[in-house]
Amino acid sequence: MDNKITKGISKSLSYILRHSPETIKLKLDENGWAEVDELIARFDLYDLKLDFELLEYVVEHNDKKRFAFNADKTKIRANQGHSISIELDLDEGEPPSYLYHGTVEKFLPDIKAQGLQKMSRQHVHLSADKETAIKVGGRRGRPIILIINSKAMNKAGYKFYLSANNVWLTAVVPAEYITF
Ligand code: HQG
Repeated sequence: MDNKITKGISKSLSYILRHSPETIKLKLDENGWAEVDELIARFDLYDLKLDFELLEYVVEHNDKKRFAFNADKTKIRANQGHSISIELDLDEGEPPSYLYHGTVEKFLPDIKAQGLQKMSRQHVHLSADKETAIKVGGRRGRPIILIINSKAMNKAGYKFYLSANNVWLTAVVPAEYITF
């Protein structure tokens, strides 16, 4: 399968399913699910015709497992990263002692003052491994890795959720739980 095509579809799907379903007049339910038939019928990327097999290939081979089908593959959603208000309805999880967040230097003064905020998304995104955080921070420049004392946060009552693609999600990380 042509990598450029599958990457293009993945980018477009991320935009539609996380941020802007209305671009293709798609409706998501309150948990972020779209009807697969509707998505296929309305998906429009250059001259590309999306069919179920191609969609299934993208979902299964996506590098970060960004999308998931429901059990009978009639519905699809993004596993995390939304800016639109949907309820992922994930079970609360017990995080490892420490989690990581990759960012860049210019955000540090604000993060020190306000903690990690979800900004335009629905959650703060954290990872269990440093390598992922390095990649996430590296999207914006030289990555700076913050260590989050997630166990202490959880003990203090902050809730954590593990997305289907292993991203740890939480509402906010106060600065006192961050090692800079
Ligand atoms: C920063 C990608 C100022 C934060 C990635 C980050 C991830 C603050 C940026 C996923 C702040 C938000 C999410 C504060 C946080 N003041 N800046 N108080 N609190 N920030 O993109 O974590 O490839 O919304 O450090 O790989 O970078 O799209 O979050 O730099 O998994 O699947 O504000 O998106 O995944 O940026 O990335 P984002 P993120 P995909």
